[in-house]
Amino acid sequence: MPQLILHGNPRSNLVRTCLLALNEKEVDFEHDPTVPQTPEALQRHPWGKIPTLTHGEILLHETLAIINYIDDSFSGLKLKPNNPSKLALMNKWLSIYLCYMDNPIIRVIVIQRLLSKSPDENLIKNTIPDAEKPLKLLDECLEKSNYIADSEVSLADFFILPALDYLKMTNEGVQLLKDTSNINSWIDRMMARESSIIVFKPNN
Ligand SMILES: N[C@@H](CCC(=O)N[C@@H](CS)C(=O)NCC(=O)O)C(=O)O
Repeated sequence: MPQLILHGNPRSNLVRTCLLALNEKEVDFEHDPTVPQTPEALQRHPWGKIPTLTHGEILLHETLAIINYIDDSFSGLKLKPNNPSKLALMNKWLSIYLCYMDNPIIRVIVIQRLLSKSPDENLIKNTIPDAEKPLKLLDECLEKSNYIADSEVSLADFFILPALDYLKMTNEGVQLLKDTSNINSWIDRMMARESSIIVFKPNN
């Protein structure tokens, strides 16, 4: 089999999602820490973003496509439930993350607070309700099972964990997660996994 290469700086939450999936599946892969918008990134991604994946002739961009490819192409732990209703629940949460969580949580709160030299306080303040709503729903979901879609981990857990790990590093995140006890126990459970210990190591 050709060597699989994951391209993307490991500080990206979405690169971390792919790294979690690769480590959970125990795939033998190479990691190329390309940063976005470089000539190399633009060669592999029409918008110059990360992550991207190459595997022989295959070139993929979009995290959802990448993690599904990883799960479907390699043996090992299945990262999608077999049961149709649990699979639908996983897909629902993947869609919720992409449509309603990534923007307020990562693109606004985390990037403004942790990366911007002059954070846009109004934008952050106005975005809090948009972050609050999906977190409340996620907390309710995690009251029913140990992981988002099932009693076992799935792609939804790996998609959402890196974003919430960054959110927790902001004051707004501390406030938003102060009463979400089910989310907080889930984060602890997820962080105890071998894949998280590798992916969230301090020098990344
Ligand atoms: N829809 C893409 C989004 C990728 C994305 O936004 N990646 C971020 C890093 S987490 C990025 O490359 N940002 C830099 C940029 O947009 O120039 C996916 O699901 O993979």
